[in-house]
Amino acid sequence: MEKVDFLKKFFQILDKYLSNNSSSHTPVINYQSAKNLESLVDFSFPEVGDGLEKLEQLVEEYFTYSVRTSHPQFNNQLNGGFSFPALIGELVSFITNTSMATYEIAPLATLIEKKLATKLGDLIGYTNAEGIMVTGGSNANMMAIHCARNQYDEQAKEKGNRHQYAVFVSKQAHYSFKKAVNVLGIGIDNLYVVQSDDQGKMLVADLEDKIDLAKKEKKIPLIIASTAGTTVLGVFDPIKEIDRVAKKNNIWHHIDGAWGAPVLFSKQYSHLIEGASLADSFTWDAHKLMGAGLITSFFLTKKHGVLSQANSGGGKKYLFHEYENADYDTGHMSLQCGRKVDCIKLWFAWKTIGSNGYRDLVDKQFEKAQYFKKKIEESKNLQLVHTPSYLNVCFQVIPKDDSIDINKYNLDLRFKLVKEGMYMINFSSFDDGTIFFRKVFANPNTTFADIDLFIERILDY
Ligand code: ABU
Repeated sequence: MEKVDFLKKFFQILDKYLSNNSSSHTPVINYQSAKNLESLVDFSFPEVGDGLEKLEQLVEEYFTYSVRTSHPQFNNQLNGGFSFPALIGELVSFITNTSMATYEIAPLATLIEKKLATKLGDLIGYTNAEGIMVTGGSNANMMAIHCARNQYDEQAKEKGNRHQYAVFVSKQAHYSFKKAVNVLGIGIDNLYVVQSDDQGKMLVADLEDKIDLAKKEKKIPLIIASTAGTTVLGVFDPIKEIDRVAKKNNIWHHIDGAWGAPVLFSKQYSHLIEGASLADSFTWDAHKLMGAGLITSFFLTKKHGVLSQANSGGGKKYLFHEYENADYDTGHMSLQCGRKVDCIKLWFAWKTIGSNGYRDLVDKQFEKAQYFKKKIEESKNLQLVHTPSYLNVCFQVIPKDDSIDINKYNLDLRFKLVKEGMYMINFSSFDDGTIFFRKVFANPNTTFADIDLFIERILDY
């Protein structure tokens, strides 16, 4: 088969796949246990390839057994659906297949990434931010600790950890901080977990106590990471108060805004991250609410030069040459050598939808979350386990038979729904054993009618 014929065929398959998302008969997931799926797919590696004819079948097969994250009933993850121009960006990125290491091999991409970092920084309130795209929000959070350490000890790169550092995060913070302190040699025992209040916000008084404790334990308080939009409850930490504590103690302040950052587009909701510009650095995942496609994560900072100081080293003889555009190279600011051109996805998406488009998207998703919240409050068979302030709505279904354990009921119901395949939403739990659904309004394809359908289904059990 000629490539061009295959491409025509491929676009038909793609069109069918995407159109089927809006049919009420299309499952969001064709659930198979891993064992079963192993028996349904041919995992052998052919000695002689099957040619493009086989590729069509492989594409169909992949679509069949993949979760339809653009399906309106997919509210499982902090991403859902995708931006069409970003898809085109992904194709363009792949076809041009270059690396972001130097300006020379990625000229326009280098400028686009820098402009995006500056623009995202503007929204945070930074003047002329510096930033780099990274392999995800987890990596951006690690980069924050890495940069904070470099600022504290400029010789950390050469000498390693010469102090016992302490890192402060709230109990509700993302687990990536645990990974980061492990990788950076700081150690998980030196991650101070600050208590949160009954809404899930970091308790500033406890933060101060934990800093005092770390100092008593002869540790160097290195960084406080607040969260703007926690993964489970969607809570925003009190940024200004936390920043006051950070400044008082001369500690780097990072905001993990991987999920919540896009509220900065909205006139109505940007107050949720009031004081963002005070912090030293920020994590922003454009692949979450903004739908720019995995992975479009940024680490942003107002501390110019720190990325290069912390990450540069090596490659001068063969890659990072002295030449007229050397100042534009980004390889020395990154932990990667080969780095995919992910910025083009967000660039195409932003140019197409505009900042107002993002504002409308954020406001619309808030409306949906609030609609769902109201429906829960009105139902005698549903109950909120937390008052939502963002796009995460955490709730339980109350079993009709009150002799049934409510937590077990909700857990079983969640897996029944996934196995049935028509709805996919995640669940979580509190320390006291409360198990609840977490419905996340990241997916722009979910309509008010889809919300009603979902409620009908969960009440029908
Ligand atoms: N940082 C990935 C978050 C995944 C989720 O909570 O859906």
